[in-house]
Amino acid sequence: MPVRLSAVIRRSLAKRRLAPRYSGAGLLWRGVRNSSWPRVWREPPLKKSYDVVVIGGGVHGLATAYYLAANHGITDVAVLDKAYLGSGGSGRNTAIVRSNYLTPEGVAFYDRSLELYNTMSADLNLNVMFSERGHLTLAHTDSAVRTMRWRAEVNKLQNIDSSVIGPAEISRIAPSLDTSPNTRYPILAALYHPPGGTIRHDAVVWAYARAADAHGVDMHQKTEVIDITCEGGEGPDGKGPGAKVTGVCTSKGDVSARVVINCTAGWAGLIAAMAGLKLPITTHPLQAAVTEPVKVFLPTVVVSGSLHVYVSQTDRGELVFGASVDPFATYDMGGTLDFTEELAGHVLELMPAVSEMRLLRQWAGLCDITPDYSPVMGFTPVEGFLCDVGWGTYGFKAGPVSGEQLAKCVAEQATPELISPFALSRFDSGMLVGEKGAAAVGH
Ligand code: PYC
Repeated sequence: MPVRLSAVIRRSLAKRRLAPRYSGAGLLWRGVRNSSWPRVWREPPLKKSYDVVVIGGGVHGLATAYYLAANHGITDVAVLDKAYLGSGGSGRNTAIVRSNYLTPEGVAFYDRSLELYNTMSADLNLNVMFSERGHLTLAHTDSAVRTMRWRAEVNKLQNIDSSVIGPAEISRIAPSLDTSPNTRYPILAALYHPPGGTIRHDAVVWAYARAADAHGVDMHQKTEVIDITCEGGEGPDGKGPGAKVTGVCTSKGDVSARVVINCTAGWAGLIAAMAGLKLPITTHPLQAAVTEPVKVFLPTVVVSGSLHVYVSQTDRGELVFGASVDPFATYDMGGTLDFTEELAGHVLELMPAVSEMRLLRQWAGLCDITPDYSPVMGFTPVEGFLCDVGWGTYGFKAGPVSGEQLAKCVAEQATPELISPFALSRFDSGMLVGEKGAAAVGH
């Protein structure tokens, strides 16, 4: 006899002696009727003026708004997103976090992010499911081993738990990897970084959104920025270097603002161009895919730069895969068969035992890549217009620290030390921060 789902849930919850207001039937009923379900954040009308406008409702934009309000008492803030919160890179990444970068500047920066991720569930009172499961970057060639040793030395000097290990230790940590010497690309060594792991990306978005809302930040979804207004600049409409920002024009009306922050990915260059600035960015899609769930067997994050693949297993048992960015610049986020074929081939070189698993879904996000693979952060030649862009494939990991530091930058009107290496002006001075060597896979 068919059993109603609501009855199954009610019985199982009753068994666990949950209070009646959380009964399965009640939950289902509220969900289906959508009645009196408390909203997690408000949907206020768009005001004519804000102190600060943040463009982009992903982890970076929401974290910036949250820290402006929570750390500095700047609460007259609007976050604008042309779609829904977390609809860009924040909802399209593979949720990996780590701080084993190559440059001292990168290590210090991403380590602060990992610190914030570590305490986020408690700080924002929402379980973001941080899983500190460790991170293995495999080396299949002598030159890759050299880069891993280099990274390990830079990491250790900054007290980051990171070391080079050999095939026997790799096999102990991740027994499903083929560490035999007979493969096409034998695994020679790996950079092992125990503090790395994964975190639930949607939960991070919701946690920041809810906390920002509680501090009075207004979030406006489906509100597209179509222009940025400036005065006093050298370019047309008073834009460009030397200008001062005065606000934004949106699909829902014009808004004046003292400060406008570009926290977008994919559209960073287009938004900057609205203020008359040209950013050194090209935009490439990055594809990812997920399998059906199976019993958990992969206890750590595994990355292979030479095989252009990284993989982790979710708590539900799915394998989440990513690869290198697509080798062409486009805003198209459609999946390609080339990606799926290459991914399958490379994964099977690493883990032949997963050959019977089925891929369920694939998707893509957009990566804004700079010439040195480091971001562009902080003040720009347009007064009041700040950037937090150019993350390549590192954006999700950097969300918390970027928000924290950008908020400090706005509040104190000075560039914090942690982000000073990432100023746009480095492309004039030549002080680049070459971070390509820390990429999970090829850019
Ligand atoms: O750099 O760790 C990384 C990464 C993972 C997915 C995209 N980038």
